[in-house]
Amino acid sequence: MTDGFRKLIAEAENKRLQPLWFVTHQEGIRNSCMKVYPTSNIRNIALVSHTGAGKTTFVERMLYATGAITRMGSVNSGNTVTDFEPEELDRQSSVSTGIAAIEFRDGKLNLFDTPGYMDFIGEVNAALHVADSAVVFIEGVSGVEVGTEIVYQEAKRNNMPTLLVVSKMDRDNTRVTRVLNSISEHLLDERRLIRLQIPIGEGPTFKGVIDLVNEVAFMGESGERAEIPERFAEEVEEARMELIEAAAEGSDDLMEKYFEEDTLSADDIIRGLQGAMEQNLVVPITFCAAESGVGTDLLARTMQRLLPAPGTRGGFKPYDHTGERVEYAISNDTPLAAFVFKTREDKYGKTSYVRVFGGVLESDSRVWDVNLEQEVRVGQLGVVIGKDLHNVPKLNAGDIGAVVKLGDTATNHTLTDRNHPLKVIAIRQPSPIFSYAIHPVTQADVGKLSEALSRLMEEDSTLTMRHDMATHETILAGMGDVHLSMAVKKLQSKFGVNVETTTPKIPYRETIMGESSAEHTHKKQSGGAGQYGRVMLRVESIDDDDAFEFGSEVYGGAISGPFIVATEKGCLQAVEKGPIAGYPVTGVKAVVYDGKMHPVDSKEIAFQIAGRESFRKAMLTAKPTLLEPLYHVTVTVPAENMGDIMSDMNTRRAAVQGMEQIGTRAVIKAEVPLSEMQRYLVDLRSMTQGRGVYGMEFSRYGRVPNHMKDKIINAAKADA
Ligand SMILES: Nc1nc2c(ncn2[C@@H]2O[C@H](COP(=O)(O)OP(=O)(O)OP(=O)(O)O)[C@@H](O)[C@H]2O)c(=O)[nH]1
Ligand SMILES: [Mg+2]
Repeated sequence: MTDGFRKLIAEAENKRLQPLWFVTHQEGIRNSCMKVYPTSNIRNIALVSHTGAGKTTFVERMLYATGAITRMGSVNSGNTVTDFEPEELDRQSSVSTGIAAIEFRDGKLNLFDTPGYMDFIGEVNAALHVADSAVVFIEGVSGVEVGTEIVYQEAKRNNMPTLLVVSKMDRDNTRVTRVLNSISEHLLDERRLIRLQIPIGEGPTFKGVIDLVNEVAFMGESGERAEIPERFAEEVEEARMELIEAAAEGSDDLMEKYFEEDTLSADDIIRGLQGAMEQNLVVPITFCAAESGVGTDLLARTMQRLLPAPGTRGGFKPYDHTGERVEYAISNDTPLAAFVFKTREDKYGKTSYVRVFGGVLESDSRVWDVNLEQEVRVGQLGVVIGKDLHNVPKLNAGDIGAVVKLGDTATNHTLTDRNHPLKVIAIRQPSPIFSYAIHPVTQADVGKLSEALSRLMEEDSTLTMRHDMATHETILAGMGDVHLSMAVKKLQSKFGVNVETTTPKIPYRETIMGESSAEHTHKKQSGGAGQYGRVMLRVESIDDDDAFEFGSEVYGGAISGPFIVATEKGCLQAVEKGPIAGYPVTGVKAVVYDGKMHPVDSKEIAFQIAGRESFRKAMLTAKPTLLEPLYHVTVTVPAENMGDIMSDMNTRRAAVQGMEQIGTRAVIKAEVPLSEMQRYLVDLRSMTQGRGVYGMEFSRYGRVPNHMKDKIINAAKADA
């Protein structure tokens, strides 16, 4: 390499500006090829937390400590490996999961650096879907926050062995006792929280960590081994006892051994903890400060030694070709099942991120996309470090990697063997809780919008788009205002599509509470071909959920068959745009019972019009009313906010269906009109200082109270 070239690389490295090909197609630069690791030496670990707990910094520290990068970046300077999206640099916080394959000792840690901000929970769900364990970061000063609880419970729901890390231990005002109290208070469930380490110092005096398993201290940035300081002897003794007891619970033979020998060896402690973590009995606690590097080496060792390799957990069951869930071992010898958990588009093309569950995924091979039922070509496989891919010839069972330009394959697809097709279950994502109506600015924007939106949705499965038939608006929905504003910004920056956003109109519906009849005669018989049709029709209320029914009680041929069909067509026009405020009609049955034809002038169009008008007239006299969408809402807040939330719910016309206190959290369930929920995200955050979260799902349509009807009708008329 020439000096000039070296300088160029160094500059690019510092700025991390190199495009994909710079690393993947230039031999000899950094470790542009990476070793292939056997399944047993791989750990897939989702790093999760409330926002700002130090996950991205930890990954950066590990890359630096293992020599993958020569200078440690920082989130605030916008030059870390795993925060590289423009939005992440803007916010100085992760918005998508960055992946880093870290070669550590004789193995590889595939770390998923997830975003902690709740709008991006979809990224966390995807990481938990494909990782084998979770490490929950808890900030040394703030302790457990609402985001911590959510991801902690989410990991449990995924049955994941979980490790806690008290992070940013070097920060001023860090108090270990306070953090541990907040952990035992807020993360209280049937799992036993157990100290695996003891920190030496706290805040600016944080200097090292005592490993209770091996009874040794790891000091400073380098993690140099040292004797345990004398003053910790008693505390170590006591904590070690607790740890050994917890480990013994992991298996019967260890319990026996413990009773006989009154202690356990380091290997036995690890084995016991692994068993206990797998059964969700124990969650160990560790400590580190990634920025200064104290405790990080020990944490990485702990991850490698204690957390499970792919396939050691068992119980993974994909679907086979008949749709049955089948037992399946995660091993190179089982049929291929490689799952796409993330898709990202940049100017170099589409990158699909895969987790190989079983089998071996080879570079330059052909595989079967079971979701598309199509063969797809896999080109050069890469191991992921931030936005770079490092070539590998293959990915063994359990490994994580990526491939560029994978045809039509999308997130949630499984790449498999055509002769042994397997399908991995899709990532479970919550329903959207926040929406914008979007309006393209120019005609050119109209043309490009739907393609751009579908590309955005390919990358982000918590983003949804639909056209609302009732309000004629295009609705973009997602997990929060930040999430949606970011999507709108991306429309502009990535696809050049400009849109304006408004609060969506409520998709009201119209219905009747009574029964009524009306008739209408459509007559045009002055000059030229005439039109004549007379319809007598009754409307009745049916179950609100049923859209519209039509029947005929015409006897003796007063209206012939084809004109009855035309009458129904007319009614359907009126159903689309109801007579009260122009919203779709639901829960109405129309029965045509009489009418009149003209031997010459009766035409289909005449009966359509007569049908439409008689339907409208009948509806207006059958106690018409408006319906509004109601949503099931589940709000989770700190218990001390419960009173405020309940009285706020009352102002939102909510029907509260239940309250429950779980630990220090209150969970409130209610059915609430959508019109009262449109700003809830913002209001809830301000009522709870950002500590409250909620989910919502469509429940049903309910009657709009009388006193609100006129306002809605007038607004609709003004709009029209
Ligand atoms: N004092 C101190 N500050 C730290 C440490 N680790 C991270 N920070 C700072 O804490 C802030 C948040 O760190 P991040 O690494 O971005 O945290 P994160 O968990 O990735 O945050 P999200 O991506 O928002 O979920 C940054 O300003 C870091 O510089 C640490 O060990 N000590
Ligand atoms: Mg981050």
